[in-house]
Amino acid sequence: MFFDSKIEQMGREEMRALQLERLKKIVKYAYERVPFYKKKFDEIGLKPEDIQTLEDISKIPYTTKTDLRDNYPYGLLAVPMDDIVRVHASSGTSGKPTVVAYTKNDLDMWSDCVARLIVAAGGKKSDVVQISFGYGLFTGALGLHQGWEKVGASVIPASSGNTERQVMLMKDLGATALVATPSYGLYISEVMEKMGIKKEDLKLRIGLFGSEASSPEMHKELQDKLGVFPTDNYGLSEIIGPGVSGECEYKCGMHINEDHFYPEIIDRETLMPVADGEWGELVITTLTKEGLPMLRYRTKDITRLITDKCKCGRTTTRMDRIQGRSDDMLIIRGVNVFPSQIEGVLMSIPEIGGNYEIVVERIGHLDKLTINVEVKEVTLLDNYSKLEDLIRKVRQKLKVVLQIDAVVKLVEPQSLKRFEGKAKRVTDLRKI
Ligand code: DLL
Repeated sequence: MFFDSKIEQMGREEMRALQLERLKKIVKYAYERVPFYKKKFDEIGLKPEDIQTLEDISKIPYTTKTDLRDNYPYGLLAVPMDDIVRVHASSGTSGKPTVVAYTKNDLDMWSDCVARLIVAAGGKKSDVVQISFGYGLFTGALGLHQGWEKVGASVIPASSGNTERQVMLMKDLGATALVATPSYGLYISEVMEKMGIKKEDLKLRIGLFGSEASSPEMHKELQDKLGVFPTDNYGLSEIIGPGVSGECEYKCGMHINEDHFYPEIIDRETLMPVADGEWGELVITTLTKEGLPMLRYRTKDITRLITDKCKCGRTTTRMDRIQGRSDDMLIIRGVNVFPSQIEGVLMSIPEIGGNYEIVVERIGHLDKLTINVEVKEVTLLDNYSKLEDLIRKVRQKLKVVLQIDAVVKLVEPQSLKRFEGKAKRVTDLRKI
């Protein structure tokens, strides 16, 4: 099933021609309407007419989150406020949020893009969908909400939090689809267990998880505990929100809505394009956005592009599961460590759960990595020798993957903090 088969199954040549036509248009549009872009182009003597091929995109300077911050709140808008019909913001870890704004056409395009990924994930008009993302400035809730409405499903805007009530609503209102962060999805399943509600008591069949990274192991757990077919979907506020890309039933990368978002992968250090299929930082150019056009926005997300044919019949380029953010990468004793690598190891050990905390400290001149992780069965904590064996196993596996030693502490089930939105797992005390 396709939401827009003409685009989703378009031939590669035709897609590239469409992208080029749109790229030329958006570059001219941004140059003429946003002083920030004009200044950047003028500084290097670049003119919109210099963009004649898709490869010419590499002549355009990158845009970063700092540029959005420096132009807070509305400095990068290409239209007067009068034409803006919606404002969102991403929370940002320090100080002011990043503000993004949409015209009426942007909202239509956004819901189409989200509708495409919903249908690719198996969503249908007959679904009753519970949106358990926090409603508000966050793009996740309203983004998925309007996409599901476009598909014609019945939408329950439950928002996040009050998890027992979430479970009650899901059961009583007959939700067949759940939208949440993967960590909140798992938390919902724990609360269900506490409430004595089994997956068989619910009608859930699919789960659309996004806004933070999730591993295949996590998806398996979501599948086992909630009885859903889980898929991953990706996006970011600066580009549109959710709707940049999403997995289909074959789960072999997220199909990018390439007619609206032109993807590139660059080397994090040299900032040069990588060879086809290599890992690096995702850079996106919005090809059609009116309110806040973004030229070569550096997402900081690490992925790779997949161009071979997908069994689902979509011809669009896919992006692999996000491996981490370049600014999430920890350098511990000189070794690069991505939290997602640690998660992958933890999730592969059946006795421990997906709830963990990573703490990095500096003791003297040496970095210390501690991982607190919950065991699944509390009884394990009473058996000293079994516990020691398990700790040894976790440390060994971590060492193979990370090349460094970690202190592993096994803690009681349900004892670590839970999150209703994106989980925050890393505490780096060295920066304080
Ligand atoms: O999280 C948009 C979104 C909402 C996507 C709901 C999917 C579902 P921001 O709050 O601006 O927007 O955060 C964007 O979240 O740069 C990634 O680092 C991370 N992220 C988003 N989706 C995924 C994913 C929304 N599927 C930032 N896997 C991005 C891994 C993700 N990381």
